[in-house]
Amino acid sequence: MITQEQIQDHNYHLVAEHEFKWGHLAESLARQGHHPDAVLKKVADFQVAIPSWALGTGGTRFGRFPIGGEPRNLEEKIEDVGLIHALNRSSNSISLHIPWDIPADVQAIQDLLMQHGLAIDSVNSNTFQDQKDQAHSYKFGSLCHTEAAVRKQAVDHNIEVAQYGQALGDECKTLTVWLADGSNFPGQHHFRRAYQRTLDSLTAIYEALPADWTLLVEYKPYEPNFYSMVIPDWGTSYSLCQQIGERAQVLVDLGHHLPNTNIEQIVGRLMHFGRLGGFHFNGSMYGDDDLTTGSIKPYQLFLIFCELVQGMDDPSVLNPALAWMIDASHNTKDPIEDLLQSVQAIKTAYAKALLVDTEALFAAQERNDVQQAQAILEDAFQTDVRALVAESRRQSSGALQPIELYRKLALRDSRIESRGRYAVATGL
Ligand SMILES: [Mn+2]
Repeated sequence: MITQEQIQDHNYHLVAEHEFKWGHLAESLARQGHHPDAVLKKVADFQVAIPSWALGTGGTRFGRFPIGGEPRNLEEKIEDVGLIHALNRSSNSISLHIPWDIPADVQAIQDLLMQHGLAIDSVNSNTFQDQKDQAHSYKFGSLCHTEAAVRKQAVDHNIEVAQYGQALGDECKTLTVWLADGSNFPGQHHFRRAYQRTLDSLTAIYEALPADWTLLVEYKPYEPNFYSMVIPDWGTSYSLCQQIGERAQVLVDLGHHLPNTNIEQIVGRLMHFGRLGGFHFNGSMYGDDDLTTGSIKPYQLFLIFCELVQGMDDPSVLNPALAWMIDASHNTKDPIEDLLQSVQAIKTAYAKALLVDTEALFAAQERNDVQQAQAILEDAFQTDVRALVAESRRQSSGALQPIELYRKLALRDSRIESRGRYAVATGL
């Protein structure tokens, strides 16, 4: 693990240069009428959950190239998220995937979470694979399946997943459902019946959840099915949630859109309806590529955050608090470095969105001053906020340069030594 002394020692050597940059930025922001300390606090408070499946190198369709020292069990996954959180103070929760993360000893897991200052924030079900000893196959769908026995098995699995979440702590009140259900060929599915069966199954799950739990319904346009998905888009998710109940909410995953989709508009729409429940961050070039958040389209990420910030700041928007999570599984970079890089990109986009002069923007919109409206957004986007994000980490006892410190302490090497070169994390 990493100690507070190691972090402080690392910061000590960088602090003079950092203070120079932060001082300059804070002064410049204050001159523009911003409140640097208020922005700093919001950025520091912003926490993004890490999914348990992001800590190992993900597979491609053709092969897998493990980096070595990957977490072999839930305890080691918690240890890795604990390290990430100690370095950047921005990821105080983990999202679990059942059955990959079934806890053998609940009390031991709770103790370990406490020791690292972490909580389980949500649980994810899995009906996109068949498990050993499973009675019925999901080859032709789960919640939408034509046979009642298969649907019941999938419903029961989701209810069981929520029970694992309840056992692991009071912070966990979210069940996320992503369905692989769909068809590969024209004629395979009766679209209306598949939708209705899915709605009935989701309703059965929702009714079995504790009264203070949220059901997040995620959508995806294609893959693993390539002709149709039962829940391909936000409109389908939204219609399902509307019928299921108040605590059913749409989950937006950045990678689950066709190229050039205006995701920021979808975010605005769902917040307007009070139905945006959660957010999965990643980056995408073509579709669900699991690339690092912000690595391909940082301006789009910023525009999405502008919608989120505007929605969260507007008292007339009755959207519940959102569940933030990184959803990616990389196969080329060290997963820990990649997650640190992702969080940095998320906080950078958030900080820039907080710098938008929204009053001036809304005024420009009202008088149809298109040039000004665009310029106001670009002004905030082009501000270099790296010193602000670093200062938010420093004030929270994190590292000024998390990846640099991770590398300097050779923490991947020590993981390879203790867990083995061929240790492979559960996941895809
Ligand atoms: Mn997702």
